This record gives sequence, structure tokens and C-alpha cells, in this order.
Amino acid sequence: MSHDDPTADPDPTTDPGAGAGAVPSQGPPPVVAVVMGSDSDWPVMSPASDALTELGIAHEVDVVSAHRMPHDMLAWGAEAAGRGLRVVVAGAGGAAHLPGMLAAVTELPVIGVPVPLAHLDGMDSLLSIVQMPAGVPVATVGVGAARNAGLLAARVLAAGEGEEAARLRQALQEHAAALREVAAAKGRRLREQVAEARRS
Ligand code: AIR
Repeated sequence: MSHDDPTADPDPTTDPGAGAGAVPSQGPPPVVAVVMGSDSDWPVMSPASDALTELGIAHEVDVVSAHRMPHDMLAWGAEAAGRGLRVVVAGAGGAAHLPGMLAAVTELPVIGVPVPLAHLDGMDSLLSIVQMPAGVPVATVGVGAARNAGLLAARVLAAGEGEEAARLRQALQEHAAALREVAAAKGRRLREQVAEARRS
């Protein structure tokens, strides 16, 4: 994805990554699912998977379309908690009903990612996901902001009890410290640039 793309997730210079000792998502059973309406969503959705991988969170990735495979989608949602999943990240474009319909059939937290398509700049996806009726919450990140969805899933897991939650809290603190360093370096560069311009 190009850096010119306004829908791109934070670039590596502003978000240095979770830096928490990357481990592959194979091995332990997945606790997060990253699902999307089509494989064409993957370029937008893959940063969610990247963030989870960086944080060492076992996750699965799949296509689950609310409109093209509605019965499979409902079964997937109904079985998600029983399979050991604890958070669902769901992205779709256009009439993006996947996050809301999954939230309707699972008690797991669902984080929706509005995927921007060629028309309407993702506003259609955003509004389809964010305007849920009372009683069926979906946490919605910004248009195309899949990396934040992965990080939010990590925060949900980090809020729990036990060693794994404590490990994640530590990893997220390190991530925040790295973000601060990047922002501070930007300030230093800008101050030097302005001082240089004033001298010349
Ligand atoms: N979509 C698929 N089923 C339901 C929806 N909303 C969305 C996908 C993708 C878009 O339709 O999430 O963003 C186009 O999919 P495709 O397969 O035609 O490229």
C-alpha cells in the first residue's frame, strides 16, 4: 500500500510497531480472529494481523461474507467463543454488515474496520458499522485503520488476568514508549529545521 494512500494505516515512521518479540501465529490456538468480507480487503486488513503477530498473539485470518455466505457467517459467529476465540476483528467494505451481524450472534467483543472502496471514501462502510442499535455494541476504528483494530484487540486481552495479560500490558507499554520516541524525534527534527531556516 502506497504512502500516498490516505486510507493507509500508520506508516512505520509514526508507529514503530509493537516490538514485543514477534512470534508466528502458528502454534497455540488462536485467541483473535481477523475476518473480512472478501480477500480483496486483505491489503487494508493485513496490518491488524501484523500488529497481533508483533505482539505474539495467536490469531486466525479468514473470509466471512455477511451477504454472500450469510448462513456460514452466522454459524461462524455463533461458534467463535466455543472455539476459544476471545476477540473478533471484522472488516468489510460498502454495505459492511459483517461486524454488526457477528456481534449479534456472539458475546465476544467485535472490533469493526471500515474498508474504503472505490466510491464514497469508506463513508458507506463506516456508517454501516458504527451505527449499531442499542444492545449490540461494535467497537469501530477509523476508516482503513486495521492496525489500530489489532492493537485494540491486544488491549482487550491485556485487560484480563494472568501471566499472558501481564505480558501484553508490558508489551503495550513498550509500544507506547516507542511511539513517544518517534514523536519526540519528529519534534527535534522540526526544531532544527526551523532554527536552520531562521539562520539562513
Ligand atoms: N462485502 C462482501 N460481502 C459483503 C460485503 N460487504 C464487501 C467486501 C469487499 C467488497 O464487498 O468486504 O470490501 C468487495 O468484495 P469483492 O469480493 O467483490 O472484491
